[in-house]
Amino acid sequence: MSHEYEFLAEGNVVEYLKSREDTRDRIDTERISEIREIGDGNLNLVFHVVDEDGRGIILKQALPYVRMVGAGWPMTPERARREAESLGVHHGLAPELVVETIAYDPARFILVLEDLSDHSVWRDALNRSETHHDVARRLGEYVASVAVGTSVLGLHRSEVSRRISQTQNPELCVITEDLVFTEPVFDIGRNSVLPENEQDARDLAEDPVFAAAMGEAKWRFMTHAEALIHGDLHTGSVMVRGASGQAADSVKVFDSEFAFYGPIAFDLGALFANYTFAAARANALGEAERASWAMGLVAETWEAFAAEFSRAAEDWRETSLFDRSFAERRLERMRREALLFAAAKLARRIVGAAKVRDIETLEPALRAPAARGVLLAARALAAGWERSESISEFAELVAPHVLVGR
Ligand code: SR1
Ligand code: MG
Repeated sequence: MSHEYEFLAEGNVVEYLKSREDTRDRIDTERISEIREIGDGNLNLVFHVVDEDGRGIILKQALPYVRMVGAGWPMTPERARREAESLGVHHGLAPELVVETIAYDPARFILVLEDLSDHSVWRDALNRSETHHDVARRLGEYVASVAVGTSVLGLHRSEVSRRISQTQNPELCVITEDLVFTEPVFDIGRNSVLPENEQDARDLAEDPVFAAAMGEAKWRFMTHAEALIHGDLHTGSVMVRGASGQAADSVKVFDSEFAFYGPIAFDLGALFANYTFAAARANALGEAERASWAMGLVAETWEAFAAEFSRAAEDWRETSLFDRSFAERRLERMRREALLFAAAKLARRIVGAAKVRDIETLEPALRAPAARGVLLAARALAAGWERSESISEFAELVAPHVLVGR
């Protein structure tokens, strides 16, 4: 399918906004003072537009290819619609925790989003050694709200069937299936590591326990249509506002173009892996206390998720078979699966095509041991996820590799 539409550029953004009625009360298009392309993700164009009164708006446009590679990797721009729709559903369930979508333009695959420029991307804040408290707890609540509010636990089964058919996202799911699960084991030429980590990457790929775990993870990802998950819930998909060292006064999830009906634990595992990158970075920089704090975020998210899930179980749609003990069994299963998915997410960001700045911006002398520790942590989780009995085992499996002396 060919896609011909005009791409946004600094020179046509104002004209574009003038053509839209639905943004008139958000920004004065006659008095625009600043237009900046701020996209730093792997896929899309993102513009921040501000008027002379300081009112801003975000325009995010999906290109018909993967931005980090270019036209050689075509990718459906329909992902923008999927993002608009999933953000809308998630915002409806957790309005304070999800960015507001003001409008969606299906002709040019553009989302008009609330301006969050008084926030920071959480990954950037973590990389500046900042510590915003309470974010992990709120993300646990967000994942629980979505888990219950989009699944048969909160919706009639016919409505879930309808939504599953309308939220198919095969092209983006294939990216995850390839980059997250398959390629850390079977490199198709997209992987890369520092020379000092080449043996570590080989050890990972040749570890039969890790490979078997990735098979389990991929199967679950492809077949367990539990809830409309975010699908790419890393610390770069979360904005935070407030002073470092204090509770964030605002937390906003965004960037849900990978959303689809998948396993709830995938979002939890993504968060756990990204907390681990923050811990590995802090450790590499000699910030032991902050590394422990970052590792502690795993339990914080999990406990908030479990508490909210259990609270919802009191009166969700069916409480006969889906009773209290069912909720407990689900929680146990999801906790283990979160460790499994975290193993995949840890490994892919070290050896795979799309990396994370937490590790990549460390100087090589620090990066190589940090990357090695993360890969060993991934293998430890892959070996231990199925037998784990409590959330504290995440840190027990990971810390010996990640929170180590240099
Ligand atoms: C080709 S897209 C690479 C990665 O960027 C996104 O953030 C997803 O994690 C995806 O796997
Ligand atoms: Mg993204």
